[in-house]
Amino acid sequence: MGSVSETENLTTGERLAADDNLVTNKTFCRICMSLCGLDVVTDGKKVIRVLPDKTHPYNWRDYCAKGGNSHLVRDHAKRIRTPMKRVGDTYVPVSYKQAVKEIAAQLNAIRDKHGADAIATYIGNPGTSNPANHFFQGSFSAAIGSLSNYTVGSLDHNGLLLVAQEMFGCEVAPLIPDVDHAKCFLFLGMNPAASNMAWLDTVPEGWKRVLAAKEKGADLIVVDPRQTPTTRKASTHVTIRPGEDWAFLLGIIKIVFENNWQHQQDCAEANGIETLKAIAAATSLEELSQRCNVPVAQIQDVARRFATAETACCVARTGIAQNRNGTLGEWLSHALNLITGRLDRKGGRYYQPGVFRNTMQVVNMLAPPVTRRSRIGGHKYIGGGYPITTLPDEIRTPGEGQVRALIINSGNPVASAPDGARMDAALKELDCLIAVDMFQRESHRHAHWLIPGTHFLERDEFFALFSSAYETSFAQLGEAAIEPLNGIKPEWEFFRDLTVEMKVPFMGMRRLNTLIKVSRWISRLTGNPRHAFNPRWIWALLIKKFGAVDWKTLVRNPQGVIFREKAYGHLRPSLQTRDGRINAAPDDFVAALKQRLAEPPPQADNVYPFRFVSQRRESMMNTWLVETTKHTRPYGDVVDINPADAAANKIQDGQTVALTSRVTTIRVKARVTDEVPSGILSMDHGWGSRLFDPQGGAAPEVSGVIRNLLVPADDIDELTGIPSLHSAHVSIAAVA
Ligand SMILES: Nc1nc2c(c(=O)[nH]1)N[C@H]1C(S)=C(S)[C@@H](COP(=O)(O)OP(=O)(O)OC[C@H]3O[C@@H](n4cnc5c(=O)[nH]c(N)nc54)[C@H](O)[C@@H]3O)O[C@H]1N2
Ligand SMILES: Nc1nc2c(c(=O)[nH]1)N[C@H]1C(S)=C(S)[C@@H](COP(=O)(O)OP(=O)(O)OC[C@H]3O[C@@H](n4cnc5c(=O)[nH]c(N)nc54)[C@H](O)[C@@H]3O)O[C@H]1N2
Ligand code: SF4
Ligand SMILES: [Mo]
Repeated sequence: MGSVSETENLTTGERLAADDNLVTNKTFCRICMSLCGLDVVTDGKKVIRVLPDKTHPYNWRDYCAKGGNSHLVRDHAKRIRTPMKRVGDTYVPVSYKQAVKEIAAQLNAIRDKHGADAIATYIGNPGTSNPANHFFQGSFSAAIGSLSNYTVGSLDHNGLLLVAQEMFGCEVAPLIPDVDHAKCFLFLGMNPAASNMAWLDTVPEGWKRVLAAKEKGADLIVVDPRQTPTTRKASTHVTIRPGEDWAFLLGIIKIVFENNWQHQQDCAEANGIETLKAIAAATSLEELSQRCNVPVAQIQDVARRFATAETACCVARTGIAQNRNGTLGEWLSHALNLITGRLDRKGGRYYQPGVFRNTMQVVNMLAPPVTRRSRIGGHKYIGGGYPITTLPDEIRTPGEGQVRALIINSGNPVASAPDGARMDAALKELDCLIAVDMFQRESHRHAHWLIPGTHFLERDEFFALFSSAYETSFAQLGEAAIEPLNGIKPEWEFFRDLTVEMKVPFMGMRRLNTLIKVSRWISRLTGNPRHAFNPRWIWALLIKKFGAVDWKTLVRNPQGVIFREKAYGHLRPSLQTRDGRINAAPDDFVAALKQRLAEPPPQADNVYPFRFVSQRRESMMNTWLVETTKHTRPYGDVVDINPADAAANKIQDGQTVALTSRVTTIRVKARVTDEVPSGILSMDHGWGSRLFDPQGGAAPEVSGVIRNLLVPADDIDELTGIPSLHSAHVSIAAVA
C-alpha cells in the first residue's frame, strides 16, 4: 500500500491523516470507468474518508459522491463477511477452506454426471472491472472445460465487441473520442452528464471537456428519444424513435456519398466501401426518416454539419446498443467515422494502443474466438460468453449441456436483465447456485452458497487487456487501500483455489496446480500473500514478454504512469483482420441490414403504444449503491410521461399507474413532464432489487421497482442476443 509520509504540500486527505494520526493510502476508484485516483484515509481497520487524489496522473476531477461514499459500502452492516451455506431457509457461516472443499465436491459430482457445460458462470459489471477476477474466472471455466459462460456484455457492449471483431479483427478495440480537438460531436444514446464519458473507453472529465469545446464553438448534436441533462446542453437535440438509430445513420451515410464528402484515402484503404455505398444508394431518405422518425431536413442538416466540419467524432453508446438493432447502430456509427476520415485522426476517434506492443494481438492470443454456437438460440460466443437472456432456457431445457450449477460473480441479472421473474424462477431450479458478491441481492436469493466478494478499496488492480480503454497510454498497478474486511479473499483467489480443489488444470497446465499449491504453502510460511501464485505473476509475465512499458516502472509507480506520447494512427498498424485492412461492411451486418430494410417501417401498436426507455442517475451504479448513496431525488418508482399522453389517458401527476407489457404489469407513480415526447415512457434502471441480510436475518430492504421486469427476453438483437432494455413496448393506465 502506498502510504503518504510527507507533511509538506498536503492535500485534504493527507491533512486529515496528519491531524488524526491516520494513514492515507492511494488507490483508484473502480465503480465507473472514470477510474479516479483516491486518497483513502484509514485507521487500518476502517475507512474514515475517501477523497480525490489530486496528484493522480490520470484522473481525479470526475471524483463524485459514489467514490466518496464507497467506504459506506465497504463497512455496510449487511455486507457478507464470511462464506455462508444454505441450510433449510437460513444461512450458516463456514470457513473459506470448507466452502471451497464442499463446492468443489458438488461441482465435480455435477460435472461427472452431466458434463462440464452443466456448470455455468455469469460475470457482472463490477466483475469485468476487476480484471484479475475476470481472468481467473475465465481460467476456471476453461479448466473444467465449460463454455456455459454468460457476461454482462450481453446486456451492454457485446454489439460493440462484435463490431470491433468484424471491422478490426479484435473484440477489444475501444476508440477514444478526441474531445479537445473535435469541432463537431454527434452523440447517440448516451447521457455523459450523468454517466460520464465512459463505456469501453474512458475520457477523464470527458463531459466537462466537451462542454469546454462547445464554449469555444464546437457543434454538439445529441440524439436521444427524450430530454436529458446532456441534450439540454446540445446545439441540437434530435429526438428519435428508440431502436431505429441505424436508419438515421444510414441516411447520413447516404448523404455523405451523394455529396462526395467521403475521405478518399481512408475509403480506398478499407474493404466494403462500395457495398455500403450501394446499400445506402438503394434506400430513400423518406423511408429512413419514416423509420427513425427524424425529419428528412434534419437528417440532411446533421449530415452536412458532421461531414463538413474540420474535425468530428460520432459516438454511439448504450442507448443505441441495448435494443434489437444495437449492432447495426454501432456498426454504422463506426462506418460513418471511417468514411468521413474521423477514424484514428485528430479530433475524431482514435485507438490508444495500451500496455502491450500490440494489445489486440495479446487479447486474441489469450482469448481466441470461440466458434461454437449456443445450444439454445444458436447465438455467437462474444466477449467470453453467450447471451444471458438464453440462460433461463439453458437451465430448463433437458439434454446434453443443460445448466445445473451457476456461479453469479459480481452481477445481478434478475434486475439488470429482462424478464426478471423468468430468470428468478429458473435460478430456483438449479442444483447449485453460488453467489460471489459483497451483498445478497435479488439474483442471489436462491443461492446455496454466498461467497463474500472484496470491495475495490481492498484489492490490487491492473487493467492489462483493457488498457487501451484509457484515453492516454496510462497504466497503473493499483494497490489496495486497506486490508479486506474480516480477511475476505479476493474473487480471483476463490477461483484459483476452486480450480485446484477440483483437480482440473489451471490455464490447461497441470504443473500450474502444483506450483499454486507449493507457493500457497510458502506464502503461509513467510506470511507474505504475494508469495502465493497471484495475478501479478501473470501480469508481470505478460508485460515482460509483450509490454510497451517496463514492469519495474509500473511497480515503482503505484499511482500509475503515462508511458507513451499521445498520437493518432495506431489503429491501422494494430489491425488483426486477415488482410490487415478495415472491413467497412462485414457480411453478417450487411445481411441483417438488408433484412431490416426489407421490413415495413415500425407500425403503430394499438395494444402497447408506448416505447419504454431508461435513465441512469449520477448517485447510483446500475443496481447497486441504491442503498448507500443519498439520492437528491428518488426515481425508483417513477415513470415519466408527456402531458398530452397523460391527458389522453386521464393520468394526473403523482398518480399511481399500471405499466403493462406482454410479460407483466408493474405499478409506479406518474411524473407528467414534457422532458419526454409523446409516445415515450421513461423510467430509471437499477432500482427495486432487494437487499437481504443473511447474517442478521433482518427483513429485506427495497427501494423502488425493477423496471426491467416489463422487458421481454425474446425481443433481441439477433446478432448478439442483446435485449430491448431501452425500447420495450408497453401500455399505461391510471389506477384508481
Ligand atoms: N433497462 C436497463 N437495463 C440495463 C441497463 C440500462 O441502461 N437500462 N444497463 C445495462 C448495463 S450497461 C449494465 S453494465 C448492466 C449491469 O448488470 P449487472 O452487472 O448484472 O448488475 P449490477 O447492478 O452491476 O450488479 C453488480 C453486483 O455486483 C456487486 N458488486 C459490486 N462490486 C463488487 C465487487 O467488487 N466484488 C463483487 N464480488 N461484487 C461486487 C454488487 O453488490 C451487485 O450485486 O445492467 C444492464 N441493464
Ligand atoms: N452515475 C452512473 N454512471 C454510470 C453508470 C451508472 O449506473 N451510474 N453506469 C456505467 C455503465 S455500466 C455504463 S455502460 C455507462 C453507460 O453510459 P451511457 O451510455 O451514457 O448510458 P445512459 O446514461 O443510460 O444514457 C443512455 C441514453 O440513451 C437514451 N436512449 C434510449 N434508447 C435510445 C435509442 O434507441 N436511441 C438513442 N439515440 N438513445 C436512446 C436514453 O434516453 C439515455 O438518455 O455509464 C456508466 N456510468
Ligand atoms: S464513481 Fe465517481 S469517483 Fe468513482 S470513478 Fe466514477 S466518477 Fe470517479
Ligand atoms: Mo454497462
